Amino acid sequence: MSRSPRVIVIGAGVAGITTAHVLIRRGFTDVTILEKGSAAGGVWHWNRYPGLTCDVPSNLYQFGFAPKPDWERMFATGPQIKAYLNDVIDELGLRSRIELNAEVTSAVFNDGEWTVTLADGRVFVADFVVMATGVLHNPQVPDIPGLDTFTGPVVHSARWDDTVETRGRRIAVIGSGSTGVQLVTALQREADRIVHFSRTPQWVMWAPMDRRQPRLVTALLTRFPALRTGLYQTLLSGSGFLADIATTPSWRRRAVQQYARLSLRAQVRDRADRAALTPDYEPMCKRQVLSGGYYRAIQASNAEVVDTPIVSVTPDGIITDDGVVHPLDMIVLATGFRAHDYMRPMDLRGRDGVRIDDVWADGPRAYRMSAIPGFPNLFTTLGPNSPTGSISLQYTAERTAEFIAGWLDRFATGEFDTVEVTDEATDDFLAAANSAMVPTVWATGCDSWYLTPAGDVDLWPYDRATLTAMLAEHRDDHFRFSRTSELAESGDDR
Ligand code: N01
Repeated sequence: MSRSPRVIVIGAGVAGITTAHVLIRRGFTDVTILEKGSAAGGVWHWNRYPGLTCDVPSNLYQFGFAPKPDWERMFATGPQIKAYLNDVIDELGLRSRIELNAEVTSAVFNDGEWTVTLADGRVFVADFVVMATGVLHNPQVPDIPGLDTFTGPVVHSARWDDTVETRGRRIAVIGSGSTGVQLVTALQREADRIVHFSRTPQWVMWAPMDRRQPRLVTALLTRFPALRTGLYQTLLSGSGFLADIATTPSWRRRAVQQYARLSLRAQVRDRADRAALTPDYEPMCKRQVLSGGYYRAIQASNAEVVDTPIVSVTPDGIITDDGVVHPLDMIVLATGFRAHDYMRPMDLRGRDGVRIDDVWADGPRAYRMSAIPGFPNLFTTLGPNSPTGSISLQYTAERTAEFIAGWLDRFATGEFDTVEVTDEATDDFLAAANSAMVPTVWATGCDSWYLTPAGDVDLWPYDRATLTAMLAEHRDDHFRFSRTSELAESGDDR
């Protein structure tokens, strides 16, 4: 017997595009992607602040199944990546499967199927749901007294307002992660004054972020598709270095950390400035920031870094703890994301009405990034513990989608009606992951968005080979199965 599972994929970013493509490649035809935004692209749709650049080389930050020969730059800008993702959607014929402006407000499992409801009232019913909702989606807006009294524009980096004029303005950028650093570097050039409120300094490694891809490289990659694939595979293998230095203390990690220190020493000559910009934790403990121009920007005559804590906001400025009033026309919040919310806010209810908000009250908890106990026939692509910053996310999403497709194959043949990971297997996976996390650089003593409310590091502590192996196998002893119908006998050919 054979039946065709009805699949809903939630999110049309890197994870959702990969999942849909792989499922279709594996022969599943009833696949619908629901996307809350007005366009596909995920983070590359939502983020469009000035200076937005991907800090992963373009020839690696792409799908293995759709390598692009003609990247304009070695590190692509946000708009270039969004255009690439949309080109891939068209080339793979996924466009007609994507419902835009389709915000899922609830997904409820009942009687062996999922009922997915949108904000506009539309309802979809599916056998399987894949959450491809991303990590860095919900903006974190700081609770600073008086922020709502400020008379100028207040913009979060992830919800940029294109109508806001930045030229000739006195601008505050709050936050010193990758986003704050990119924004300050970009806005400083034309601002009247830029004040970077940096509560905690970050290590900023120098990298040639604005270099163009050499014409010869583009010509060769365009002419010889095998070179394209070869270069991608080489970069993918080479990126194993990143997982190695992050997960294993060694001279290699120390050498990269020295490079971070050198980047600061070589670019900031004033001792007092350098001292103020020197973090008190190890390089790479937080997500490493790369920049080719940040230190130049903050040493310009119209720029200032303020590390004194913010006390309050007035209608026309910011007051810091030392009593100084910083007059401003505009405030940019580069204050990051609620990184552990994943698919929420969403009324997600699994078996016996169990709610995700309850089972994840202390932070996300999933098996091998992909399955959640209590939630049958539901998978996550780039879910909890995904290797943000150490292994290609496109590669990870593709392996996860293949893992999911394997379950769909078995559903299609009538082997089971529902599959659900067990609590025990999830606990075992997380206990092992948490102990593997101990020697990682992320656990060397800093506060970062990697940490869950329970204090666990929400990342992947292993290498790519381990990730591949874990997603290549179906451990039936880690799952429980149910059969609610007699489809196998009746030979339903849905
Ligand atoms: O956010 P963050 P981000 N008062 O969480 C500060 C990816 N990304 O948007 O450290 C004052 O790193 C906070 O201070 P502190 C990348 O993975 C990728 O910059 O908590 N400050 C911190 O400095 C990255 O890691 C690219 O003391 C407040 C900052 O806000 C991730 O996105 C580009 C505050 C938040 O830093 C997130 O980066 C951009 C307050 N009340 C981003 N609250 C690529 O190139 C928070 N802060 C691929």
